[in-house]
Amino acid sequence: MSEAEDCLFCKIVAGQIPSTKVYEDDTTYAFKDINPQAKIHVLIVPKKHVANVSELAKSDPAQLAHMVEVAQGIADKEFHGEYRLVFNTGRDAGQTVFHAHAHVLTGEVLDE
Ligand code: IU
Repeated sequence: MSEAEDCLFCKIVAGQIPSTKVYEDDTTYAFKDINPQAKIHVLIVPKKHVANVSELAKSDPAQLAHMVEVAQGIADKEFHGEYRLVFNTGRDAGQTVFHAHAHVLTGEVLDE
């Protein structure tokens, strides 16, 4: 089985595993994190499988920039345009799903 075939977020993007969709377009999918760390905690993923944000920046920087735009749109709607964007990259940094994803944390004043 290929990395993408066995990937949780590929399955979410394909609708094989349910998620609460927040945003979708041709290249990008965003859904609520099942274990929210803020009032609004959304994950934004590229539909195309890539292991982490560093690989994404190399292979498709426009997709990465688009994910920032999507994050901004969510924060504009939810919390006067302010948000925290986190990319855990690598196991020892807390990455548990090896499909690039942006954590968007917003909807309330966040701890420093
Ligand atoms: P991480 O950066 O790889 O640690 O983030 C993975 C996130 O995916 C984490 O915040 C989980 O709560 C979240 N998640 C999810 O939303 N739905 C799932 O079915 C699973 C994990 I498994």
